[in-house]
Amino acid sequence: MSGHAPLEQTVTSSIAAISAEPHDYPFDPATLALVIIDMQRDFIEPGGFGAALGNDVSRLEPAVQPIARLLAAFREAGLTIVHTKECHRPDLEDCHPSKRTRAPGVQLRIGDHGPMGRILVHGEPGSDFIEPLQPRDGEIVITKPGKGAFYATKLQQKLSDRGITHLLLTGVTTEVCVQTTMREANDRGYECLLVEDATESYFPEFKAATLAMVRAQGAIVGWTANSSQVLAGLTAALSDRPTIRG
Ligand code: TIU
Repeated sequence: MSGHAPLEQTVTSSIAAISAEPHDYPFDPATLALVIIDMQRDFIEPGGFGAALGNDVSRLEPAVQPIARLLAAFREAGLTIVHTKECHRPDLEDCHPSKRTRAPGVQLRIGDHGPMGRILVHGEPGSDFIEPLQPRDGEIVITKPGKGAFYATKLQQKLSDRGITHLLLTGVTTEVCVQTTMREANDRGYECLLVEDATESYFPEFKAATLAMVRAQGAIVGWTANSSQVLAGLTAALSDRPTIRG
């Protein structure tokens, strides 16, 4: 049929690739966003929501430095950055009763008063981002009541406004909010890569299973790569700019 461009010319204008599993991840920095999921005190520090559920919160710490390096690189290159935070209105109108009451025997429920203020409530100290990963002006901040970052938020509109088609997923926890967001994004047509060392879980086996399942079947949900591979791909794509240190 004349007049139609070949499909590959219409779906991507990628100029570089990240070495990834199960195969290289092609991307254009102009349409790429770094998405940092829920790096909040309530999940990462003692006394918050994660600890109240009985988890060893120290297990999430290894993701902080890889995320910080990616964040610095995206800032240096002037690329799109998204920070999400899971939290609720003080009146809990946006918290389904099922979410608040499901786990019996937890020490503190959503909305209860804990050492970092009310658990997972917007504006409380525990709901804030950890100090090394605080957003800066101009970066997208999404407050979300669910596990997925697209549910009941303006994330898709904000990405669309900026022409973003490709997402690098990082943050916590791998199999809960990160995987839910990645699946939501995949179903919306985004090309997603989960950064292996920039995400953590309270359960190492759940992290490993998530990485394996998203990239299985020819990247059925998306790609995985470590942060060094991402930074190498980004440096190559921005080769006319200063080198990004990983
Ligand atoms: N409990 C758990 O693993 N995670 C969450 O409740 N929220 C996020 O993953 N952010």
